[in-house]
Amino acid sequence: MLKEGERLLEGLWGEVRELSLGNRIQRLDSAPTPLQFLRDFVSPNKPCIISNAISHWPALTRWPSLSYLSSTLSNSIVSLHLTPDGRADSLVPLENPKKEEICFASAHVERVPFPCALDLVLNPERKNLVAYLQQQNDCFREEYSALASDCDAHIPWATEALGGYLPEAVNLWIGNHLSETSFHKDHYENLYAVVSGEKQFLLLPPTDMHRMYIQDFPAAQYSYSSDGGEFRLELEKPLRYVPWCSVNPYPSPETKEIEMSKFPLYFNGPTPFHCTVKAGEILYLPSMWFHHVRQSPDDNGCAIAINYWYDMQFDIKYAYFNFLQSIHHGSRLMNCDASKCTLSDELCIDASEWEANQEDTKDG
Ligand SMILES: O=C(O)CCC(=O)C(=O)O
Repeated sequence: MLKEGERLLEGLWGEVRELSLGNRIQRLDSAPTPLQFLRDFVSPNKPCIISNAISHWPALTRWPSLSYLSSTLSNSIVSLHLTPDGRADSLVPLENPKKEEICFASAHVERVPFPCALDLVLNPERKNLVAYLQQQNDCFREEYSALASDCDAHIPWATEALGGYLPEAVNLWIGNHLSETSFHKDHYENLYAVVSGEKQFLLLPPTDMHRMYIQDFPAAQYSYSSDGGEFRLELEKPLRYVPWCSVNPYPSPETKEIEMSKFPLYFNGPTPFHCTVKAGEILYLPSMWFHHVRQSPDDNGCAIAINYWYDMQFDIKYAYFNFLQSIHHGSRLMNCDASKCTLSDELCIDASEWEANQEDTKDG
């Protein structure tokens, strides 16, 4: 029989889908008006995919030509993320002599001339590494300014709907089929435009947060030595902990059974929203939604996307989300034996732990 806490949460997941989200992501054939966007999507914190809103961007025809990108960015130094397997900002076992520990691993980041970086993205086998051109620090405006006239500096109807402020950050993502972004959430309203190739998103609303089994993991850093062509993964010193989603939605056939028994709320709960965003489409990814991203490259071997992060409103929805999170932190959910994990009956709130976690929460 289900524990009372689980039963209540399942009720919440179902109700949100019945009342608001339905069972698939809504599609719009053209750009919404600011009012429509605010009323139908931002206010209800509901994703949508919009076609024909960026057809006027020169980027759509220019960027798939890699020679155009290499010549326009021939003098640009860009941030390149390197990992052994395409999984950066993700959970990885850290071997140490005493015990095997799971850590939160960040990529080795190098600043390199764009043409070299692109070569590494396109030819992962050459150096036995996976390269992803990305940096979530406004990299498009900082590092790719030579491409600025190929797309809009902001998404006008979104800017108006979101209070008239320009995006806080605009980021460019150029990757191959091996790069994958693990489940996480951001405290931004995200307008994610695909320019070339396709991106596959798994999405879960903030109300499903207990299904992500968020835990604190020690932060570790890959370092890559081009001489030996090898990666080392080392814990950060001083030790730092990062709260992160434990669930890998695509476990290998060998680990599937064990993953499913460790994370039953994810694997036995409602299927995540799955959507493919194609070249020329924009995904509106509302703030605080959990997302996992994979990509299929175009004929040239890479997928290119640009996203606009707008500040979110820290309003009543944020307060509800924090309340849910506090239940998570106060319950014994994460402290129990993962193989028999059920929500505690009590779902008690531990105020001191809640406060201690607020800083981490803000950092996303
Ligand atoms: O495209 C990706 O790999 C990740 C995108 C993402 O996480 C974001 O836009 O917040």
